[in-house]
Amino acid sequence: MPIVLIDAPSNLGLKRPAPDREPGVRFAPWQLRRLGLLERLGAVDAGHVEPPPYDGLRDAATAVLHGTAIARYAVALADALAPVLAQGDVPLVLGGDCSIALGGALALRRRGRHGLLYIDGHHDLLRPEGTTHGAAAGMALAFATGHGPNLLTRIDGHLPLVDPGDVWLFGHRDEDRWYEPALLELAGTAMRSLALQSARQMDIDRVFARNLAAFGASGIEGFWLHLDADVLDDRVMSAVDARQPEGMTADELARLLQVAAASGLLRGLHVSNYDPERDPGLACGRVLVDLLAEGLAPLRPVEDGPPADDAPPPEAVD
Ligand SMILES: [Mn+2]
Repeated sequence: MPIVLIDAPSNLGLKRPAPDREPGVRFAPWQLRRLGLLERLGAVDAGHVEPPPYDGLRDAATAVLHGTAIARYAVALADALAPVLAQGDVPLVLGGDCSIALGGALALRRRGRHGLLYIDGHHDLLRPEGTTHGAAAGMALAFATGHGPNLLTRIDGHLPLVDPGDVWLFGHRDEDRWYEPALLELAGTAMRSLALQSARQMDIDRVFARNLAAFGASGIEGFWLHLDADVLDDRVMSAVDARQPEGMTADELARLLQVAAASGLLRGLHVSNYDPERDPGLACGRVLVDLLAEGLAPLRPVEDGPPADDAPPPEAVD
């Protein structure tokens, strides 16, 4: 069951970092590969899905920055994922910003009822009208669960892409006041949701394993894993769009990934929001490559056995 790398260098879901500049997350796949990710994972290369151009404009129809292009890209990404999933391989999509979550969710939606494990420093439940920038990255989970403009919630005829009851939001540490009470209520009731602080008040490893077992037994056929680099502590992962203090350690996250990867239910995943332009010494990129290699080790193909010469002789047959 090899890991298959697909690059999704879309920055359409983020606002400009400065006038006339584009968000640097588009360089993340290239940088992670340059740091040896493909080799470290023993992965197969499936190339990249080219995003529509970044024009920095907010759609009149959706009030979302690049709204139409993001919906179109979700379909293109899902199309590229289809043959990988059909073969039973596990795609690792290298983002890109968090709006690429729609592509993974759509790809699994087409194959039946699947869950979405959302490991992120944020809830990503913003509404376009509630922001000044209209950037979709902070709205990705709202769109995936059917909250937002029709163009971004009904993609390819599927609404929602993921039932809120099949979402598990894990590790967030952002502030409730950013969100509409109705969507926070949805996260707190319909979705499974465990903030980083709550998980740590128990035992993060045990609580993750226990919740994963319940998630897997809830009727889903498997799940997609959304991994926003900003779930990590700011001291090891400062190269992200919306920095917050605190966060998970790289070791904690690697252990959780191992549990998810060993569950037999992980159908595909993406890592999003790493911005090499905010990582001049590449320390953050190295942290990410190390923890992905460690965390996804359970998916690596078993090494070949010893050569035939060393194999014990076959039993004599009468
Ligand atoms: Mn985030």
